[in-house]
Amino acid sequence: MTPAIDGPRLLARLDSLAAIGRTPTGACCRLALSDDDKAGRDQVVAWMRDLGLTVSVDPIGNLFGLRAGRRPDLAPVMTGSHIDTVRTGGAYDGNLGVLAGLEVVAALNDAGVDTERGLVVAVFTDEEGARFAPDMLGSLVFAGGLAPDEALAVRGIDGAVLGDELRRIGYAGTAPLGEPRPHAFVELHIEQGPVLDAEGVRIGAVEDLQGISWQEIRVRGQSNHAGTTPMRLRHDAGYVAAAIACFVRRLASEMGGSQVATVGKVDLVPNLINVIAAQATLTVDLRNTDEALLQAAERRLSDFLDQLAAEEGVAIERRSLARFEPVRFDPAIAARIAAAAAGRGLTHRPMTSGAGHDAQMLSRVCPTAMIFVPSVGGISHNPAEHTAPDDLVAGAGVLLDTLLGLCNEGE
Ligand code: HGY
Ligand code: MN
Ligand code: MN
Repeated sequence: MTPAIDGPRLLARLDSLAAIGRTPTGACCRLALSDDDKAGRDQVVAWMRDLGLTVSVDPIGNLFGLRAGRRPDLAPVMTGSHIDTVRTGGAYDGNLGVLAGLEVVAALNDAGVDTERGLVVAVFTDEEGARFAPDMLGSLVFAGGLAPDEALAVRGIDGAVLGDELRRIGYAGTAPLGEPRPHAFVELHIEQGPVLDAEGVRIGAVEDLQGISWQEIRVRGQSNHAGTTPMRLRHDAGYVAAAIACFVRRLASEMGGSQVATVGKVDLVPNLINVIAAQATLTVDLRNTDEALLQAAERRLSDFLDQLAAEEGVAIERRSLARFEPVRFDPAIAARIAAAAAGRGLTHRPMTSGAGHDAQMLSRVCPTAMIFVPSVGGISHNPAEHTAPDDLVAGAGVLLDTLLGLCNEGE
């Protein structure tokens, strides 16, 4: 019997998971290692067990569900993504990759299909990095790019320590780190950008992913009376934060190409209407597909900070929160994805990912590529995030075909 995606089953699971951590404004909010993240994890583990998967958890909380193959001596194929979200998350970012992986397992089970290699569905810890930086933290540890002890010691934006939270929610596992080392990794994800939707193309075969530079900048000025202090005597951390936000916007438009930049988080102290801010803590997110240009953007920002500190009489400290170079995925896996799309009569195109993904870390340890499906209007990290049900199901079908081919690949 030919395995087939059961669309309604996949869509129902997506809706169920999206309801966990739903906010009054309709967002999906499951910050990494929060109670809502735990609730989401518990639900996915229950589905994994219902599907007969062998569930394991590693010391950083990465979750794996294994469907055994006929050849346990061969490395399994892996798929998956993340289920932690940003505060204003949508229903599909990360969730689609995990639940489509479970749907592939269900389709194989329903059809009574055995595969040569096992198939693992993974849920990686803290992909968003919104609470605990860097992003893709769990898959980075899995790939050997960050020592587990260093990751467990990371302090979040709320002061919590990652390892404490992992233990608190009961997901500090003991499975050997970095295992099973996959034969290949394929991740299905919404594009989170406008390209596929604007072009009316159904599937993206993702060939590469841009570099990421996250910095935390702390400005120390001098609090003073907003009414009495002459402008020439002010050391206004609030103004400096705003100047940095305007600078990075100008930097991106001057550089053009794929350069993007934003200040997403600003905290002022004492944050009162009639007090010149003594301190500002802000974040800068810079990205570019070209490593040399990303470094040039970082240098220009650093020079600007030095100049601003001198002009405004403030102290400026900076701390790197994440720094990942651009990644090229495996062309052969990307070609399989394109062929699978074509085999289903789906329009497809090669793509670059603007967002970071767990796949970029898995590409350090095995042949890896991604499947994108369209995001309506390119909206993501927003409750309005939407992908047409037909596209969600089509993406799962392409994932099924791609994984099946890889699972029956010999040595
Ligand atoms: O920041 C990113 O690109 C991803 O959503 N973590
Ligand atoms: Mn994601
Ligand atoms: Mn995201």
